[in-house]
Amino acid sequence: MKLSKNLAKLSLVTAAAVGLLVTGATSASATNVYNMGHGAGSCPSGYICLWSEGNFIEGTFYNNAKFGAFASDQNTGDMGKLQKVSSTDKGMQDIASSVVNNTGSHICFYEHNNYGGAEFKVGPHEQWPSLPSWINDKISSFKYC
Ligand SMILES: [Ca+2]
Repeated sequence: MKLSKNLAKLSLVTAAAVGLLVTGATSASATNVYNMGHGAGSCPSGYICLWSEGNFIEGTFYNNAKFGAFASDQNTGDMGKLQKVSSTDKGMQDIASSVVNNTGSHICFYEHNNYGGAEFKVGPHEQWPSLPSWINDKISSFKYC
């Protein structure tokens, strides 16, 4: 009786561990979204969304390398290292012209990688169809702040 109880406990612990692994894998693959389409409404709940054109318009695959739209639910230190399909993708650095913060937190966008240079702070659930000229086409990283 004691053995089966311990076995039951062990399988519960194992199930919890497996659950954690699955959750981790799921959130890792769901962290970045590419090509979510046009419009502020296309930004998933809990995500930070950026478009290469103003008014939440997803531009074309710029110079066959940069994305037209990108969304993430976590800090992103180097938008130039994002990869959608292949290593030739050059992410979405220095082209964002509209953003949506679909999180309940403040989000800071930065001119340089790793949260450096000019900082543009956006409040929870704010939508910016155009960006101030000093940060337009310059965002390279962003984080919760
Ligand atoms: Ca742009």
